[in-house]
Amino acid sequence: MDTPVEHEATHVESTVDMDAVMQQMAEHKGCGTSGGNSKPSCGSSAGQGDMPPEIWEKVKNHPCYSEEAHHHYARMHVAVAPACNIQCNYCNRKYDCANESRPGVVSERLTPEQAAKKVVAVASTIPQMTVLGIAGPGDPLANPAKTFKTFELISQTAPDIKLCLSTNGLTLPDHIDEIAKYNVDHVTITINMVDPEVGAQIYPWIFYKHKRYTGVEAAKILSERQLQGLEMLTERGILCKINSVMIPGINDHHLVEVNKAVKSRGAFLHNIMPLISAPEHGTVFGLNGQRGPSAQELKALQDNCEGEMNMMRHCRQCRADAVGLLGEDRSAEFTTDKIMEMEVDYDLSTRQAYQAKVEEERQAKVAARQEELETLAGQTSDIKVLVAVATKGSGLINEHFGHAKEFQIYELSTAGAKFVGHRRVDLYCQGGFGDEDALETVIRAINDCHAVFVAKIGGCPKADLKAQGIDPVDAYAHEYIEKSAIAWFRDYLGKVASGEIVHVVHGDAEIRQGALISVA
Ligand code: CLF
Ligand code: SF4
Repeated sequence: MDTPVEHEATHVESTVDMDAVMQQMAEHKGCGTSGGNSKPSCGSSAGQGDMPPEIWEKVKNHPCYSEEAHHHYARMHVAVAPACNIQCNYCNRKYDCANESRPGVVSERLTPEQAAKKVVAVASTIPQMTVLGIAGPGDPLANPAKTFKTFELISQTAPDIKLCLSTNGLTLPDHIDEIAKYNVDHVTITINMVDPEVGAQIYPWIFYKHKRYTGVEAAKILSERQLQGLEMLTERGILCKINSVMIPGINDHHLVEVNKAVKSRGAFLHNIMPLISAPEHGTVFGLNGQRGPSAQELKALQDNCEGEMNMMRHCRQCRADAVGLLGEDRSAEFTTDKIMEMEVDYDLSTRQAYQAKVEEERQAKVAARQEELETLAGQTSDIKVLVAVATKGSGLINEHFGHAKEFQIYELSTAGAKFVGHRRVDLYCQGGFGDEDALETVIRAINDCHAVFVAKIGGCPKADLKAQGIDPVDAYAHEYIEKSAIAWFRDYLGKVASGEIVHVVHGDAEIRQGALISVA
């Protein structure tokens, strides 16, 4: 779906005030920030000059395939695929497919016709929505008729929207022609192992060609089908992302081997996600006490694989009916009842005009980052620090500390500012009052950071953060994240050099396990 747009808009009469739309966007909740520096990393933070033009066309406004794009462009999912053909030990079928979704989330299921109407409704309301994904609530390719009917309808009514698919891969080799036919040029395969002995600890069974297989035999078939499907897709030039769930003690070391196997078969991007495991999810792993990784364990594995290929670090493990920027969830605005009542026009010209403004904003941000980065030229230091950022999107420090539901994490070094992850937290500010329990969870979530950048912060949390060695920084309110972080880091290095402060290494941080289930 990255082909040039050449169709007519259904209704070209635009009633949208562009400045009002931009303002509306600025007020939307969501993630912000921009890509890393020159090194390929987070969901391809590489820019236009770092990749062939045909690949750039495919990723430039895909919020999952480009870390840089995810601050500006939105995706939506439609939950049209309820059935699944395998069992994963981290999944409870009452909830969405845990290969892409945060465990414990339930999505509203749709028919292909309802899904097509919803896409037009969302595209008309959120002009930066550029990608439609099908990611559950089961496996899209275990429901091929519904999945491909949905793609067919959407490619007719909204042909500028990129189509995206996520699958466990078991039946993938059987559907390559249909995937190509509907121009689905972004496919995610969840690959947790290439060794069936490891796989047997993750998958109790699969259902393949009318027969149930278990144990090592099941894992062997699944692995062969996944790798075969990956090879077939990349041969056709279809971009493939690999999701892997990091399960400490089971596949954590093995994922380096998985990384090599998928890279050698042409995968574009590898997304290593933490296992989210809690007893209330009712999964095998949740009930048997299997833990997820800590923030440092996850980052170390992602760093280890980064030399091999592009790593995605901005995945939010979305629900199967997610709508909006990654990190925000506007699905409640588009329930079936609401969309069936909506009168919508698919106004392509408004969408294009809006996206042109987004591109201008994006370029300004990149230029500001580059200018600030030049001030670090010639500096040499081995110091690397992490900082947390409260943002609503657009690459700006524009969120109040107490209103942040997540913090974005940047690693600062003399090479610049690199996005390395995000941390979900409880809201600290509850109706105007600070919640001390919530503050503790925030501190545990960003305990590995030296500073937290916010648009505003109250006196009490400021003092508590300082006591924990986390510098609360509000001096860069409403400025670009990376430019500000680089400026702060330059000052930090100066203070260390002058002896004003001593650089200390911070400890580990926690990845929330049970938080925010059922509502994203
Ligand atoms: Fe959806 Fe997945 Fe396509 Fe993105 S999500 S089908 S590639 S449009 Fe993205 Fe969400 Fe992570 Fe998926 S943040 S869970 S990686
Ligand atoms: Fe659950 Fe998805 Fe695994 Fe199927 S593929 S069992 S829906 S996590």
